[in-house]
Amino acid sequence: MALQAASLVSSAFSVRKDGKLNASSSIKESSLFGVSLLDQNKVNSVSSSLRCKRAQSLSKNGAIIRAQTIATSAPTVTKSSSEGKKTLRKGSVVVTGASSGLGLATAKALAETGKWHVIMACRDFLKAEKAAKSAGMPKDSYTVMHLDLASLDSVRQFVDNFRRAEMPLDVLVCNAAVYQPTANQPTFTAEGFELSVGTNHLGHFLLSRLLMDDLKNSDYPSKRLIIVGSITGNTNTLAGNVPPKANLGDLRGLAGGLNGLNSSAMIDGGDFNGAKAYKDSKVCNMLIMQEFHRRFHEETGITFASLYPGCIASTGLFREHIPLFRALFPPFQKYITKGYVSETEAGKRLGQVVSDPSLTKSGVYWSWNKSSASFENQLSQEASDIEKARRVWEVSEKLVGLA
Ligand code: LMG
Ligand code: NDP
Ligand code: PMR
Repeated sequence: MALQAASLVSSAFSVRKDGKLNASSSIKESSLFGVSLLDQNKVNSVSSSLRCKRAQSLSKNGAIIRAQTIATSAPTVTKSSSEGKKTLRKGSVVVTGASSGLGLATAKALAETGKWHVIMACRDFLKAEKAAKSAGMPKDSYTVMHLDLASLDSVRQFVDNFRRAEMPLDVLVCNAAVYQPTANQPTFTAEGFELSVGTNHLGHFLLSRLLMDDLKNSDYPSKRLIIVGSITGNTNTLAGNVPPKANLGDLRGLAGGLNGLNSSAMIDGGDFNGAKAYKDSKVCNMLIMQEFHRRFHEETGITFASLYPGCIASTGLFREHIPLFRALFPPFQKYITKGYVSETEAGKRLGQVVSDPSLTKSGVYWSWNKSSASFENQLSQEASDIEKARRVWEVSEKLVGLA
C-alpha cells in the first residue's frame, strides 16, 4: 500500500560524514572496571518507496522543529512456506537513532541476518538514508521513518505513520540519545523539557507507551522492548562514580516539568549540569524498563530489557565534548580501562538482545564480560529502586499527557 506523498525530500538536509561504522574490532571489556563493584563475580522482504513531506516551524525556544511525514509502502510479511512447512516471517524492529553509532551498527547487524526488517526511526531522514547505504544495508532490509524524540508531537506523528504503513511491530529498541557535557545552560525540547531528559527519557517513554498496543498485537514468537542504559548511570561502578554522579533526588524538578523557569531543569531540582542530566536520563531509562516489566510482562509476555553495550568511545555521542576529550577518550578506554568496544561489536551485542533466543528473560540489565559473553548485571541501588521507578513513571505520564 502506498500512501499519499506530498513532496520529495527537500535539499535542505544537512548531512555529515560520520555515519560510517567504525572498523576497529576491539571486543574486550574491562573485567576489573566494567563490572559491578558490589559483586565482582556477577561481574520481509520490504520494498519501500519513501517520500516525505516536511515543514519547518519555530518552537517557543527558537529551535527549528522539523515536522516530516513519511509515506512508505507496506512490507510483505506473509509467512512463507518451504516444503509445506511454515517458516517464520521476518521480524519487524523499530530502532530509534539508527542514523549513527550503536543504532546504525545494530540496524546493520540485524539487516544482515536476513531475518529482520529494520525501521530506522531518525530525526534526520537523509542522514539515515545515507548511513544505511554506506553501511551496505540491503535496500529492502530497512525503512527510514522520521522521528524527533525532542518533540512529543513528532513522537505521536511517528506512531501514526508507522501504523499507516501497516507493518507489524515485534521489537522496539529505544536507542537514541543526546549528551551535552559542556553546556552551561539548559536547552529545551519543543514542549519545554530540558533536552537530555526530554529526549532520552520522556520522548522514549511516550513512544514506548503508545507502541505497547502494537507490540501486544504482534504474533511474533518473542516480542521485546529494549531501552539502552549505561554504566555511567550506575553508581555501583567506578565509571558511575566519576563526577557528576547520577542522582534523581526526590524528583522535584521532574515533577515541576524541567522547564528551568518555575522549576529546575534538573530532575533532582539542582543546578543545571549537562553531564548529570544525561546520566539521570539513563537512570530513568533503566527504571522505566523495570517498571514496564512489573506492569506488563506477565499480562503480555513481552520481554523488557536494558543493557550496557560497552564503552563505544568514538561514536557521535561525544560530538559536543571538547576536542581534547574526543582525542584522549578512545585510547583511555582502550588501553587503560579496557572498557572500549567498537561500534560493530556493540551492534552485535544489542542485536543479541533483540533476537537471541537465549536472551528472552524480562526485567534484565544485560552486560558483557571481557570474552564478550552476556551476563545479567546488577543495577545500582537508585536504578533498581521500585518506589522511585513507580514515581518516575507516574510523573512522566503527566508530563507527556498520558495521565
Ligand atoms: C566532567 O569532568 C566534565 O566537567 C563534564 O563536562 C562531563 O564531561 C563529565 O562525566 C562527564 O565529566 C569529569 C572529570 C572528573 O573528568 C575529567 O576531567 C577527566 C577527563 C579524563 C578523560 C580521559 C583522560 C585520560 C587521561 C589519561 C591519559 C591517557 C591517554 C591515553 C593514552 C594511552 C596510550 C597508551 O574527573 C575527576 O574529577 C577526576 C577524578 C575522578 C575519579 C573518579 C573515580 C571515583 C572513584 C570512586 C570509587 C568508587 C567507589 C565506590 C565504592 C567502592 C566500594 C569498594
Ligand atoms: P550517537 O550520537 O552515535 O547516536 C545517537 C543517535 O540518537 C543518533 O542517531 C542521533 O541522531 C539520535 N538522536 C539524537 N537526538 C535525537 C532526537 N531528538 N530524535 C531522534 N533521534 C535522535 O551515540 P551512540 O550510538 O553512542 O548512542 C546510542 C545509545 O547508546 C544511547 O542511548 C547512549 O546513551 C548509549 N550508550 C552509549 C555509550 C557509548 O559509549 N557511546 C555507552 C553506553 C550507552 P543524529 O544522527 O541525527 O544525530
Ligand atoms: Mg568514563 C573504569 C572504567 C570506566 C568505564 C567502563 C567508563 C565508561 N569510564 C571509566 C572510568 C573513568 N571514566 C575514569 C576513571 C574517569 C576519570 C578520568 C572517567 C572519565 C570520564 C568522562 C569525563 N568517563 C566518561 C566521561 C564522559 O564524558 C563520558 C560520560 O560520562 O558520558 C555520560 C564517559 C564515559 N565513561 C564510560 C562510558 C561508557 C562513558 C560514556 C557515556 C555513556 O554513554 O554512558
